[in-house]
Amino acid sequence: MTLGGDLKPGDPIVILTGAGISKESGLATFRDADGIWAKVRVEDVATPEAFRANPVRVHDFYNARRRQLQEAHVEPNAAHQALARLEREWPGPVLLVTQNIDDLHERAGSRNLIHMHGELLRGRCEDCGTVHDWPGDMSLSSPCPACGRSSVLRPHVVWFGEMPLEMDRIYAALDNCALFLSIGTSGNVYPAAGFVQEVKLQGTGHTVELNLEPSEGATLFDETIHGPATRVVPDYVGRLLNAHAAA
Ligand code: BV8
Repeated sequence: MTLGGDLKPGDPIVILTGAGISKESGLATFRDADGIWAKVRVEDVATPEAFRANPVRVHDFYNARRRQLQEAHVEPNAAHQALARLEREWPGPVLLVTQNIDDLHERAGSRNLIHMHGELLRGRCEDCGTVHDWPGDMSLSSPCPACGRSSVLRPHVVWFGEMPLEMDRIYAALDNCALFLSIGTSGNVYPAAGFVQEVKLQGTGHTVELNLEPSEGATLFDETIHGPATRVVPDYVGRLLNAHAAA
C-alpha cells in the first residue's frame, strides 16, 4: 500500500483539524491538563444558555481569547504551513475543515477552508443576522455595523447545542474523498468526531489520524501517526507529495 492508501493524483483529500494543531503556536487546547476546560466550565461560556444568562462573562471569555490570538508571538506553525503547501501542490481538491476558531490556517495560506465551529475574529448580529470582522473587544454596548442596534452582537462561534456550519458541504466532501486526515483533535466533540465513521460507512477514503496521542476514535482509523503536529504533519505531507510526484 503506497502512502495514503490507493490515492491517485487528482483524487480529493479532506482534512479535519482541532486545537492540537495550534498548540505549538501558543494557543491552549481544550481537554489537555492545561486546557481551557480546566479553567472555565463549558456551561458557563460556550452555550447559548450561558450567553443569555451572563453575556458579560461570555464576552470577557472571548475577548481574552481574541486578544491572545492577536499577540505578536502567536503565529502559524510548521503544521499549518504544511497543510497550505498540500493545498498548493496536491494535483486535486484539498478541503480543510477546522474545528478551530483561530485564523492560523488562513495566515498560513490555506484557502479552501471551512470553520465549522465559527471564527473568533468575527461577530454576528442576533437581530439582522449579518456577520462582521471583529478583531477588537465585543460588549453589550457594541452596535451592529449593519442595523446599528446594540446588545445584539455575539461571537460568530458555534456553541454546544448549536448546529455547526456548512455541514452539507462537509458530508459531501467526506463521502467522496480518497484520503481523510484528522489532525490535533481528541475526537470528543460531535459531529466532527463522527467524520471518520462517515468516510468509512459512506465513502471509500483511506483514513489517517495524526495526533500527539491516540484520540477517542483512534481505533477507527486505517492509520495512526502519533507525535507533535509540527513534526508529524510536515513529514506526512512531504512523503505524500514525494510518493505521488514520483508516480
Ligand atoms: C450539535 C467553539 C446538534 C467554541 C466548540 C453525546 C453524544 C454525541 C453528541 C453529543 C452528546 N452530548 C452532547 C452532544 C453534542 C455536543 C458534543 O459533541 N458534546 C460532547 C462534549 C459529548 N456537540 C454539539 O453540541 C455540537 N452541536 O451537536 O448540534 C444540533 C442538531 C440539530 C439542531 C441544532 C443542533 C456543537 C459542538 C461545537 C461546540 N463548539 N468550539 C469555542 O471554541 O470556544 S467545541 C470545541 O471542542 C472546539 O471547537 C474544539 O475544537 C472542539 C474539539 O476539541 P479539540 O479541537 O479536539 O481539542 P481538544 O483539546 O479536545 O483535543 C486536542 C487534541 O490535540 C488532543 O487529542 C491532544 O492530544 C492533541 N494535541 C495536543 N498538543 C498537540 C496535539 N496534537 C498534535 N500536536 C500537538 N502539539
